[in-house]
Amino acid sequence: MYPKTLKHPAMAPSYEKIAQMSALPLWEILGDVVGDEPVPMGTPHIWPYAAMRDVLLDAGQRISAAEAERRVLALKNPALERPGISQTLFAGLQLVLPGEVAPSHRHSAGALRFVLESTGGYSAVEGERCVMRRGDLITTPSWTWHDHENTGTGPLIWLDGLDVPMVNFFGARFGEELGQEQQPILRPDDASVSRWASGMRPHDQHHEQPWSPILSYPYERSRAALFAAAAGATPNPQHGFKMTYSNPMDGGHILPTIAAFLQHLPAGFESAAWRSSEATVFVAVEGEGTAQIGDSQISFGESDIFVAPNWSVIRLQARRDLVLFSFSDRAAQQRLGFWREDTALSD
Ligand code: GTQ
Repeated sequence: MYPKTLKHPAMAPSYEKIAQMSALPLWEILGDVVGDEPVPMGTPHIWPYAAMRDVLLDAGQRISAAEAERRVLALKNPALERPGISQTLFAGLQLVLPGEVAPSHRHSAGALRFVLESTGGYSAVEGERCVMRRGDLITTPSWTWHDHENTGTGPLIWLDGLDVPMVNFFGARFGEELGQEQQPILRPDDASVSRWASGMRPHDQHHEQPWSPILSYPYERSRAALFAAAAGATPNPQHGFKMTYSNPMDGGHILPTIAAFLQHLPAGFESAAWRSSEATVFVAVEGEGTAQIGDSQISFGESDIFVAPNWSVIRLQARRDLVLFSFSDRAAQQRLGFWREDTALSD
């Protein structure tokens, strides 16, 4: 806790007594409490999809979705102790095999799912089925019932993103099982899309929760919006063409804790450097490229997942036309009032 070289050695004789009282002299450690700028937590890292998929499918032969409750390979940041991909975010790859159901439960942690492989299936959230196709983004807000089913003939695999480390930081981890495999379905499939995602909202329905009433953002729509916005426009130097998945009630983020983005970098595009106080998880939906994150050089292709810790300098390059999905803790940081970015980095 104390620095190796004391800043105020003349005070040293009283430090043992202070420690015995379970107190700390702030004048020795002020920089650890209120520093000049963030220190990145965890390390940049990539999880190549092909290798992760092999291990996941092997697990699929050995443990059922019901036995596992959730058959997930958690992506653990190599430089962090706890099972998170960053200090603030949990990420995992989940597999449901044909005919299987991941049984219904709910928890205080909020989640999103980004579908990587599907021949048919859905995630049921709070009484409605959200159909899962590659590239679809589905949310599971805090304390909503959810179960997942594969109705296709091949593996159903998606990337989970949860705010678990934030919930645990606050000591607010609650959860319960429904006690039956699947929750009752109350509305048509993808009802939240038809009701809330067309620039209109139901006249007689209120939505006061701090998350988007849209539970599914189908890739077909998101991709079309992204490319329509990109057509004839000038790319942002840091981000290329980038869209934020938004809450139609207030234009804010999809979840109170987690923000999500879809961006397009045309082949050959090289971004300027930027950093922000948020940690971001990226997955390539289409194309391939490289990312320089801090001192790490990362090459990625379709479905590979990589993480940029908070305040690490990021540069992206598209080797082929790229579509990148990403999610971050920006939503929480903005709500709490301390999110910052820095685009004025030289070279
Ligand atoms: O699908 O409900 O990756 O509860 C971790 C915890 C997924 C889920 C995860 C979970 C889930």
